Amino acid sequence: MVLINEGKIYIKIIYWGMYASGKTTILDTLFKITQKEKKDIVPVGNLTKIGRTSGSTLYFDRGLFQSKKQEKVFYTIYAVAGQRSFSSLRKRVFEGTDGIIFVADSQVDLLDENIQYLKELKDLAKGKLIRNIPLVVMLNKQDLNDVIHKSNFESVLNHEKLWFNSGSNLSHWNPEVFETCALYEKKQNIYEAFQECSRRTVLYHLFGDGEAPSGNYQIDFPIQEK
Ligand SMILES: Nc1nc2c(ncn2[C@@H]2O[C@H](COP(=O)(O)OP(=O)(O)OP(=O)(O)O)[C@@H](O)[C@H]2O)c(=O)[nH]1
Ligand SMILES: [Mg+2]
Repeated sequence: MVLINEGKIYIKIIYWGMYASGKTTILDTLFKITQKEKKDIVPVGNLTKIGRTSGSTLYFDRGLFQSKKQEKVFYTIYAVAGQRSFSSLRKRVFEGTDGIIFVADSQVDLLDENIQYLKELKDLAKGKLIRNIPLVVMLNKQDLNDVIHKSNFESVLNHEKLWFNSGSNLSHWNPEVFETCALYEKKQNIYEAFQECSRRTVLYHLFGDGEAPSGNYQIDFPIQEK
């Protein structure tokens, strides 16, 4: 739910996926990229990370980012706690989300586990994924051996009915699947995946009134008042 407060627009985006798929690392790397390189968003303050000493997230991580071109637009970005036992916490963090970035651990033998987390997300979203909440996928840890690729996960999305054929208006909004590496020194598609999700959330808000707009809007910025 896009929040408008004192003329500022707050958009909530969540990194979602199984334990150790790299969500916290992605948020860290996104923070560093946007701090050090010229990008369309800048971090506001530091990241809030609630985790175990092992690094595993205990509640959630959160960061606030601001659009540089449209200074009244802010992104509140969360990374959920992926441990199986934290599903009720994930449910709380899910509330009011405007966009989801699903983070899979690309290692071949973890595919079934990743799918369980996709199903959990689908159950929570109650049919709103893609229709009301844009979905983007990151296949993370592509630097490792024996990993799945974009086409493998597109088949999963199809099987899970998160993929529309070209006859449907919604096919414009089929999840874009990014092959990624979250490690800062090897970073791959970290900013791009965020940018695509944020672009879609803005378009759903501006042109679809909270639903997937009909037609393929290629325009990006500037964001204008409705
Ligand atoms: N090789 C490799 N390792 C990664 C990558 N992304 C994350 N890792 C490592 O995977 C481990 C888990 O990463 P986290 O970012 O803590 O994973 P998480 O998804 O936040 O895990 P939870 O908080 O338990 O849900 C850490 O040791 C990371 O350094 C990647 O792209 N490649
Ligand atoms: Mg984490």
